[in-house]
Amino acid sequence: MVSKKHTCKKKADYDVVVVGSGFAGIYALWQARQRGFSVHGFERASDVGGTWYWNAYPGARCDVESYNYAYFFDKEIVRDWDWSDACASQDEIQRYLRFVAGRCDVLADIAFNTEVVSVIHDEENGLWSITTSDKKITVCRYPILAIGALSEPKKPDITGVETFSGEVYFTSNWPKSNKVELNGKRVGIIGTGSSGVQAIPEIAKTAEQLHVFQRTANYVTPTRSGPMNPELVAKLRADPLAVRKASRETFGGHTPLDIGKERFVDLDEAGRKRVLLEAWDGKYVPLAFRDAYLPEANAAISNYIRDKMVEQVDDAWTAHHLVPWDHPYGGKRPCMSNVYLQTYNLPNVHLVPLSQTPIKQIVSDGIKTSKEHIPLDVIVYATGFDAISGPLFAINIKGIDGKSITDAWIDGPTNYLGTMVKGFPNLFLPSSAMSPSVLSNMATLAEQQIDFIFDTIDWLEDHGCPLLQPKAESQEYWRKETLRYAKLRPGALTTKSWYSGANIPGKPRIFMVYCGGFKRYNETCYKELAEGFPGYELISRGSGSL
Ligand code: N01
Repeated sequence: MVSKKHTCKKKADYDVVVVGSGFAGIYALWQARQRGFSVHGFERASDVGGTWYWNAYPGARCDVESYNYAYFFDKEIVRDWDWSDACASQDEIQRYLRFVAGRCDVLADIAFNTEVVSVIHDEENGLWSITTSDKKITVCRYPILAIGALSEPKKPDITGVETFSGEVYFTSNWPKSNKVELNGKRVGIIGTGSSGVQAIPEIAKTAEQLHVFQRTANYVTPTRSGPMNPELVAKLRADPLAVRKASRETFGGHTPLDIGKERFVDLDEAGRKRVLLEAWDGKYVPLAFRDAYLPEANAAISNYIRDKMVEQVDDAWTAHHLVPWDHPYGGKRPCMSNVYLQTYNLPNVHLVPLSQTPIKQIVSDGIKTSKEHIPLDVIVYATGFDAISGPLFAINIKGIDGKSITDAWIDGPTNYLGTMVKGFPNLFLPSSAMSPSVLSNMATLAEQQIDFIFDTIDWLEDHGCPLLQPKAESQEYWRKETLRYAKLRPGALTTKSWYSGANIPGKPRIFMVYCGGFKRYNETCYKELAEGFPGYELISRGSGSL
C-alpha cells in the first residue's frame, strides 16, 4: 500500500494519515495524493465538514464572506461553485466541502464514524501508530491531525447542570436527524459568543419565551451577508491562484478587497467620524482605518461600535447591558449579525446579564439566578470550546519517551511555527496553537499550512526520510514572538478570552494565537524550508539528534 514514488524503506500501512475532514483535512488528503503518497483519513462524523458538520444550530452561518473563506487551489472548483449568499449558511458550507471532497476524489479515502483515540510514536521504527474507536491500529510515517481549533466543546461548569429535566442542546453538537422543535417553548440560552449571537435571533422566532443568560457582552457589527456581487465573482474566478497568493500577502489571509485606505493618525476628528460612518455603512468597521490596530484607533472603533449598538435596542437598560464596556474591540472574538440586537426589542426575549444577577444553580425545571427562578422547557448551551489545545488533549498523543502532549503542554502550548512540537517528530498539527489560526482566514491558513507541511515532507523524503522536530530554542523563540505580537494587539493580554484559555477553569493562561500577520508567518515558514530547516533538528532513530 505504501506509494512507489517515494523511496523510504520504513514499513507502514500508509505514508500519511489525516485525521479530520474539514478545510485542512480535505486539502491534506488531496495534496498527499497529488504528491504520490499513500494516504488514509479518519473522521469521527458521518460526513466531511469538521466544524461545519457539528455546529448545525439554527442561524449558523459564516460571519465573514464565504467567497473569501474558501479554497483557491483549483480553478475549476472556484469556477463551478456558486455561493447563494456572500456569507453562506452552515449547511451550504458543509455541502461545499462535500463538493470539494468529491472533486478531489478523496471521499473513498476517509473512514467515517471512526474516532481516533490515540496517536503513539514508535521510536524504534520512527513510525506512528494510530488507534481508532473500532480498536484497529494503523501505522503511518506522517500523521496530520487536522482536527481543528474549535472541535472540543467546553463542558458545562454550572452547578446543577445534570438536574435539569427538560430538553438540552449544545450549539456545538446540534442534532441533525431529529428536528429540534422549539415552537411555543420556554427556552433559556447560555452564552453570547458568535454561536449564541447567531442562534438567538432564530430561536426567538419560535420560542414562546427566550431568556438569554449573558456573562460577558460582546461587540456585534453588521455582516456582509447578501447576494453575491457578479463582478467580484468574475474577478475571483479569473485567476484563483493569484487571489490565493495575494491573500497570503495580507495581514489576515483575506482576499485584499475593500478595507480602510486611510490612516487614523492622518485624520482630524471630522475625518475619523466620516471614515467610521462610511465603514459602518460598508460593513467593514473593524478595518475602517489602515492602522486600526493602534490603541487610539482601536479605542475610537470600540466607542463607535458601542454607540451603534445602543442605537439598535429600544430599552435603555437592555441596551446598556448588551454593550461591552469592559474590553476593547478585538479582545474577544468579535461577533457579527444584522439582526441580533434588534431581537431584544421583541416582547418574548429577555436579557439576563449575569454580571448583575449571576446563575446560582440549574434546577430540574429551570435556572435560578441571584434574583429569580426562571422556569424553562429547554436549555441551549452556547458556551464555547476548550479551544486550540483542547482537541489535542482529547486524543492520547504520545511522543518520544512516551511523553504525552498533555504533559508537554502542562504549562501551555509550545511549538515552532504552529505546526510541530519537539518530542513529537514528523507529527503535524495544522490550525493548532501559535499559528495565525483563528485570527486569520482559516481557509487560507488550511491551504498554506498543508502546502508547507507537504513541502516539509517532500524535503524529508529527499533527505533519506529522517525524523524532524523543532529545536528547543526555536520553540522558545516562537513563544516570545507570539507574546511580542500579542502585546501589540489591543486587549489581547488583558481580556479574558478563549484565545488565552481563560474560558476553561484551570487552563494555563497563554495567548495561543500568532498575530504577527499571515504574510510574516508564511515568509517565516518558507525561509525555514529555503535554508534547510535550521530551526529544527533531525533524528535518525530513537531520540538522538543526527
Ligand atoms: O463560543 P464562545 P462560541 N456561564 O467561547 C459563555 C467560532 N465561530 O461557540 O465570554 C455563563 O465565543 C461565554 O461567556 P464569557 C468563532 O471563532 C465562528 O460562541 O466567557 N456563560 C460566552 O458568552 C468563535 O469565537 C462562527 O464570559 C458562560 C459564551 O458562553 C468560536 O467559534 C460562528 C459559561 C461562549 O462563547 C466560539 O464561539 C460561530 C458559564 N459557565 C462560532 N461558560 C462564524 O460565523 C461559557 N459561557 C465563522
